Amino acid sequence: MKTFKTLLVFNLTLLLLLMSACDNTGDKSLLTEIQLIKELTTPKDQAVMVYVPEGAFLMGTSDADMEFYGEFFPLRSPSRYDNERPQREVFLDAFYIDQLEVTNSQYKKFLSETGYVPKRYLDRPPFNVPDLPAIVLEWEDAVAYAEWAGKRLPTEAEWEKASRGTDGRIWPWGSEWDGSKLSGNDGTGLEDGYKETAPVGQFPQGASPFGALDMAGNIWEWVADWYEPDYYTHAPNRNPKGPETGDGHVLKGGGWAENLDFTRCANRLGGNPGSLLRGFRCAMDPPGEE
Ligand SMILES: [Ca+2]
Ligand SMILES: [Ca+2]
Repeated sequence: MKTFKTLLVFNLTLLLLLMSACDNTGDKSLLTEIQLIKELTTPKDQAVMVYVPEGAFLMGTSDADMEFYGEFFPLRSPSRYDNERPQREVFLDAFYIDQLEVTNSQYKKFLSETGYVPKRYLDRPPFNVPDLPAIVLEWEDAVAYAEWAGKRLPTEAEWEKASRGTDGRIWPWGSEWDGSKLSGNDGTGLEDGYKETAPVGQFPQGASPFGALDMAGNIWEWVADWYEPDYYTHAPNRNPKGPETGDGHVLKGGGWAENLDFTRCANRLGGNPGSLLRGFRCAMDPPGEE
């Protein structure tokens, strides 16, 4: 049913685009627009995925960003951002990424269909409500779900492009902080309405340029890459996949319990931080491609 609805919305949008194309839009820009809104639903987990077209984007933290951070986060040492530097222009092939974080209802469907025994899945109140993001503390337990769903974890570069688009913005919605656009930590839970995790997809006003939600906040997200603090100083600029090994795997996006510095798209954390709650979303190559 959800697939049908998605297709219907897609076809309607396509129709509107075709109608407007009759006025003055050339074929080429029409194609680009269609690619930007393309989405699909994967059958196993009924997850909507948004399309991120191939091309370059700005990854990491620039000198100008550092000046902004100095004013915005005056108590932070500049060296705290070393692992996000230098900023690079990175080219990625096209991919799909889940619009939302994987939920408990999806994760439990995976468990019941496969009999998989997760190492550390936090199946307890208040975090195990069906529409809340699944809290998956071990990277391997996220990978196992992705394989079941016919998908994979996004690379760190894919995750960051999906969250901030191509222009190097600081948060998914832009470069100005706005606590009403994410499930974040304002100390009280009053501004965003949730004291802990929020049901996925509650903040469409904080959508990324490609339509992914909750990329900032709600729950930290595992990506495929191993973590190495100085990886950006020698990483390839085309489809980087992370170092061969490292200190745990990279976590992105911050969560409901963290401050606004950690919810920046460029922020990266490794080292398997023991107490930190985390989940994930999946990515996929475009169907029919390798
Ligand atoms: Ca909150
Ligand atoms: Ca998130």
